[in-house]
Amino acid sequence: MEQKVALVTGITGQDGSYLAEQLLEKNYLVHGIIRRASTFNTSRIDHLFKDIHDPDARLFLHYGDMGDASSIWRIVDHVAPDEIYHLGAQSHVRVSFDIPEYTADIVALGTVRLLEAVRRAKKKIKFYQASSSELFGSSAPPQSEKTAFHPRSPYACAKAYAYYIVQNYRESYGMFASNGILFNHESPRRGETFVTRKITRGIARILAGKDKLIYLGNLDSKRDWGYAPDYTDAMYRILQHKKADDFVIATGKTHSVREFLEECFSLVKLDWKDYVKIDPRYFRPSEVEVLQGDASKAKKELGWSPKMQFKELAKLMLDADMKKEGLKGVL
Ligand code: NAP
Ligand code: G4F
Repeated sequence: MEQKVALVTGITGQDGSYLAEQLLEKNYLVHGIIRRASTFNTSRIDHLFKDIHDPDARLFLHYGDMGDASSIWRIVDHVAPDEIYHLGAQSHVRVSFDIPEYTADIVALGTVRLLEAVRRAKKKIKFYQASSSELFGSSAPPQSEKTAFHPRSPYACAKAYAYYIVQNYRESYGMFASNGILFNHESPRRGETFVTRKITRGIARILAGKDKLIYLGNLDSKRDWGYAPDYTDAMYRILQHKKADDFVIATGKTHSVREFLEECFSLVKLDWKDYVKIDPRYFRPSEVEVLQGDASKAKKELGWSPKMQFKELAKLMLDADMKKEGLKGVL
């Protein structure tokens, strides 16, 4: 069988690392775009990397940036992928209020830069867009493909542009371009400043004697939290579907930040109220109160359903962070 070639933007992120792993397992050649940084930023994919001179090497990295059209065009030309998974983004909602213009440039315009490179490519390339449940914002749950968008942050507004431009290129140019509208998904590789990881890492550091408290913002908001590798599997399925389309990917269950705290602290037999302080710095000018997805379309058409649920996920993340601190884990 012919070996497929995938290009992954955001390969150094949580999702990019799991997706690269899964594609390599399926015998793909995987190319990723990485940013130049003054420190190493490939820790999530180092375990996948072979020296490029090794004849068995199947993972290749290229310097580029979603803000730089010429690098994107050059990489798409050079790699000539069968599939592009576009995950690269300034992905932090709270930070998007501090850097709204940069967020729009990378998240919204970055997507159209990449789509333009695909449009002018000689071969047909399938395109996956990392859309987000943040698009739903204040729309009432459960949210499905039919729910109206009401974005509540510069990040969500930029993702709304990206969502619609993907649909527009599909309709205008007949491109195989699909949106995965993914609800929150977490893992031991989740960035340390997202709330679940902040909590599991914070507990591990408290137990290791490095920190005394965890400072958080709004504990009342509710999220539909799933496990990242289940969600990267959904991305792959979306591009293997018979036609380009848009899919909600979610567990269908929702829990508050407070519940996540309670779950994690109870695993180490501590009362979270003794270790958590509220810092208004972490409040958002406008909040998304409740996300709870309805992924029945993905179940029916892609045969996708989540394998891991809330309690197991909390335990897995806490266990990994405790072991990183040299402690005995909870698994
Ligand atoms: P992440 O861990 O924050 O990773 C983001 C990736 O984008 C990193 O590889 C980052 O590179 C890269 N990136 C950032 N700015 C870039 C730029 N200017 N040019 C090129 N690459 C850039 O995010 P994630 O959780 O894996 O999420 C992947 C995608 O899914 C993102 O688009 C996110 O918005 C979207 N999404 C995530 C969730 C979720 O719950 N995780 C849900 C829905 C949608 P560095 O490593 O150099 O920073
Ligand atoms: O973990 P969060 O920062 O994730 P958020 O804002 O839901 O965004 C994530 O999921 C989206 C999908 O719905 C992605 F598109 C996006 O890229 C990202 O991956 O915050 C979750 C909730 C929020 O309501 C926030 O206000 O936790 C609340 N929270 C409370 N204290 C906090 C904190 N969030 C963070 N990051 N840090 C806190 O101290």
